[in-house]
Amino acid sequence: SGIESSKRLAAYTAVDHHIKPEHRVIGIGSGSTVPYVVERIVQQGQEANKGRVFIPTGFQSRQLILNAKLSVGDVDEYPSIDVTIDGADEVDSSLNCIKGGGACHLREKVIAEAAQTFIVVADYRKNSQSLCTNYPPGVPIEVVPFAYGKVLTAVQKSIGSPKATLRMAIKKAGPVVTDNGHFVIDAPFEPERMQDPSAVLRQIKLLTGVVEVGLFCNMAKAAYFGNEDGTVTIRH
Ligand code: DER
Repeated sequence: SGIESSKRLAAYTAVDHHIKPEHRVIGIGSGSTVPYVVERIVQQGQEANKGRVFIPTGFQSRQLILNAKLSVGDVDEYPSIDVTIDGADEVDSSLNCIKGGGACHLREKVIAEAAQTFIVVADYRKNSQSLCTNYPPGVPIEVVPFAYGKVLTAVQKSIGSPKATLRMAIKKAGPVVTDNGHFVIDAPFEPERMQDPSAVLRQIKLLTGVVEVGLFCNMAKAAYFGNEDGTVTIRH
């Protein structure tokens, strides 16, 4: 489909541009675009991947690395990463991202920050002028279950997201539980509110009980978007 081929195109181009032979520690994101990143890295060959270690951003990411027969390492053992490549739910014109659609954004942010270079790969649907334009669920917020009610109320009443909700699971009774044992709140905002995403990030992060916010501001070095017409849009 147009979307899958545009994900593959973004991922392949980003790997070809940013995963060099000298890169030994590589961060692997989560979601449905990143499998194409791993696919392209495997295509670099066994020789290129010998001696490399791949750092996962959650359970799914770890399974992806293991299934590709690549070496897995943990960020506590490899706190300095050469390059991390990950997906995003939406990217604005300044490369600020909404991440956390897959409820993996805590580990994703740790692995992204630990990297010298953080690269985003996405299909054309994620390419926006400003955040909360094309991603209706809004900003994911990982919270400790004990505090979710208090945080939800604060987000709805004082941060300006009255429609914020606790993310409920589909194939499990009750809320989504992250790899870290926490809940997720989705907080939709008007695009006008997202002209300075780092201000919203700071306000939410300071709420007691918040573990991490799915706003990645001033982090990505480049974003690769696959387009339906087979071209790639690269933004720095
Ligand atoms: O949860 C995340 O941040 C993931 O990176 C994810 O949202 C990207 O999703 P996709 O690659 O499946 O669109």
